[in-house]
Amino acid sequence: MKVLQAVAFTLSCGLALPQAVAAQGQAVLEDAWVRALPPTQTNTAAYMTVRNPGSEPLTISGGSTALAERVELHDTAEVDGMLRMRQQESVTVPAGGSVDFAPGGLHLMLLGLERMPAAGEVLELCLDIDGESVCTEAETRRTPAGSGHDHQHHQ
Ligand SMILES: [Cu+2]
Repeated sequence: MKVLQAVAFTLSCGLALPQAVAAQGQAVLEDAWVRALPPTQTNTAAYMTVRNPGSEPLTISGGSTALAERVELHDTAEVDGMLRMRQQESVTVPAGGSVDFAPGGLHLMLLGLERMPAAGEVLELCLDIDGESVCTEAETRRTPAGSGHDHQHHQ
């Protein structure tokens, strides 16, 4: 993640300049990955952590990646024992905080894929944050790195 640290460093340098204190461009996108699904699928999901080191909240209003027709912000909620995805108009990242797009919760939905990316393939994934496009590299994986899909929902 050296590249992302370099980006964060550049951004904080920018903030030190007079009159460069814009709310835009402060977001740091970390640990982005795309879920690899069977090639017959035309949609998949992507995940990442969006950090906001700035002093103003940031608003994510959408996203894009070359392979997908469109990218939507989705949340997952349990309704009557069923997990359902709901599109979100926007997601706010609080000042000094972060938002996790992760399996079982908020995620980026990649819709209308030209083709399913292969495991290991790296996509450029961009988010629209306060009117600016902020991009990161997202590796395609079959499962999250270092963790299985073993949520503990039982009481
Ligand atoms: Cu979804």
